[in-house]
Amino acid sequence: MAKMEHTFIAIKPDGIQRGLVGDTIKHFEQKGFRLVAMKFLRASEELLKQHYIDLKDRLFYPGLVKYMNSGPVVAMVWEGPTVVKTVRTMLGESNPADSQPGTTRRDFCIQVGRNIIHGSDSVKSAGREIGLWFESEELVDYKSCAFDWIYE
Ligand code: IDP
Ligand code: MG
Repeated sequence: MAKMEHTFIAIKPDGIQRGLVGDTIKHFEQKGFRLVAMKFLRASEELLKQHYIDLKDRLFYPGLVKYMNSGPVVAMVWEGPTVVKTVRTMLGESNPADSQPGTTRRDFCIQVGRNIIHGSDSVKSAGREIGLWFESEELVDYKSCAFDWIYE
């Protein structure tokens, strides 16, 4: 059995306002990944600044924090083998214009500054981001009834 990983995914305020929560989550459910944790919240500026700390010197950083704080987000943890890399592929490039058809960002949005969804870029960032957004007891341990039909 392949080693399981966790990744952090967030539907950004534009994804919520545009009614794209169901369509984006459906993609991960249909793929066969397991939903481990989920919450709906308006993230504080403090949390968002920490979340995007690696980008603190970029000109767009203040605008990015403001955009992410402009409304609620859906924060989630998903599990699967190589889920971090696979989700990044499913989301497409940071800029929707550079993304392949069939990816979330290509199919549902237009500009990099309104790209509707976040996914961790490495196993290390996933661990850091999950720790920022969730308490360990919020990660739910259960066996999906589809498990034996997804994995051999
Ligand atoms: P990623 O979300 O694909 O990992 P990053 O380069 O880590 O992309 O940037 C984080 C987020 O910052 C992007 O998803 C996007 O919302 C925003 N962003 C990145 N580059 C720009 C830009 O040039 N202008 C405005 N927003 C940007
Ligand atoms: Mg990134």
